[in-house]
Amino acid sequence: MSRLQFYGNDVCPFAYRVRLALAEKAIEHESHTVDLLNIPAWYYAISPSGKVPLVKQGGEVVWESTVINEFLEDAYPEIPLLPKDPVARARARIWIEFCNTVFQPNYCGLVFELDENKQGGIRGVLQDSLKSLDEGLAKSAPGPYWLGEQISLVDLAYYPFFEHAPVLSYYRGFDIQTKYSHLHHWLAAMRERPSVRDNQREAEFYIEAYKPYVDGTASK
Ligand SMILES: N[C@@H](CCC(=O)N[C@@H](CS)C(=O)NCC(=O)O)C(=O)O
Repeated sequence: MSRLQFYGNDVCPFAYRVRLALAEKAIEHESHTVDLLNIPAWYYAISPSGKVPLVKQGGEVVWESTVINEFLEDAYPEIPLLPKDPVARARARIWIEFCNTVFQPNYCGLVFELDENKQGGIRGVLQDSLKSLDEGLAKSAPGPYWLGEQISLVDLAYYPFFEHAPVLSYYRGFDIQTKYSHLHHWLAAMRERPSVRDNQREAEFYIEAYKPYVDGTASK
């Protein structure tokens, strides 16, 4: 198999999902940074969506972070990041779906919404989704991770948004971490993962990097 090429940017939470999967699965790859404030023509030439992340293997490209992570799971099964049991796999995908359709859109909605009146409604929905996540974690199998003892693609789908959370507290006064004890313990376990330790960035990095987005000078 030819060496996998990864295209991302350290400020992108979706790209971070894939960086974590590459690290957890110990997949050899070459990493390329795409300037998100000035996406180069060469990137548009290989990326159907024009967004990061994207992986390229041989002549084929795969994009959309959670699809990429499923692709990595299929193509590099040696270190699995999904359970074997079909029902457990389906449950894992339901959590990822909730992240992509409820938690993340409201999270990003609050970051990027410049109209304070509209931010109010989003705050409520985001708070409700955090409560659902915490209740879900309370009911999951014993262990530090989302599905119990083993880290999975579910943890990787959610974690980047929690690492980026200082952006929400700094710019929007919204703290996602204090109220929910199960989320708090999960986050503490994630921060101990070598994959996270090797890739994490400081709060100040995110606060600075998000500035053009939250003050409206950059498009999302
Ligand atoms: N649903 C996509 C979202 C990817 C995405 O929105 N990436 C942003 C950076 S965080 C991007 O590339 N933006 C550039 C643009 O839209 O021009 C995924 O999960 O991969």
